[in-house]
Amino acid sequence: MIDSQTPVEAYIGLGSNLDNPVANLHSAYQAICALNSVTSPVLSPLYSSKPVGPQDQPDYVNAVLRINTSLSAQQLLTELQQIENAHGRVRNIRWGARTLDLDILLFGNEVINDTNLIVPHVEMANRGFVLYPLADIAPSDLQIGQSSLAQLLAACPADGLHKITE
Ligand code: ROI
Repeated sequence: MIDSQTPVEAYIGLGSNLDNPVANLHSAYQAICALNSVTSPVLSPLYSSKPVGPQDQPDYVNAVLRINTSLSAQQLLTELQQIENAHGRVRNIRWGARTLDLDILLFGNEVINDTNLIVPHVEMANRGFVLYPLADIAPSDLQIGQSSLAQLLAACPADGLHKITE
């Protein structure tokens, strides 16, 4: 039987392009670290990135956070959505500007296909603003679906991505 208390290593994508994105990412990081059942947080450098999707919106700031957690993936999702809401996230415009986006990218080796949560995150394999910060804090042999992080990075240009913090 799987012990639900055994911590899982999870990776979370952070993004913002409204209302002081750097401050939003730092405050989201603090809020996640303050959750019960979250330990060993490691935040990647922050990156500035050109918007994927509609271009008539500001550049994004993106980062990836690794945590250990004894929460379930659904419990973690609920906590992340509360943090998004506390940062004024309004869920209306698809692919539009946002004050804070928190996505579960990976949750241990779990493959999740729930109506409200798909893990590994569907788009992460194609997104430089996820893969490059991930590579700063994860081993290059990390498996993402059928591929390793190194394989995905090799196929993903770093266009429009700039590290803004160490
Ligand atoms: N583009 C970038 N660069 N960063 C994001 O976090 C981001 N998030 C999104 C869409 C609108 C797809 N574009 C993005 O949701």
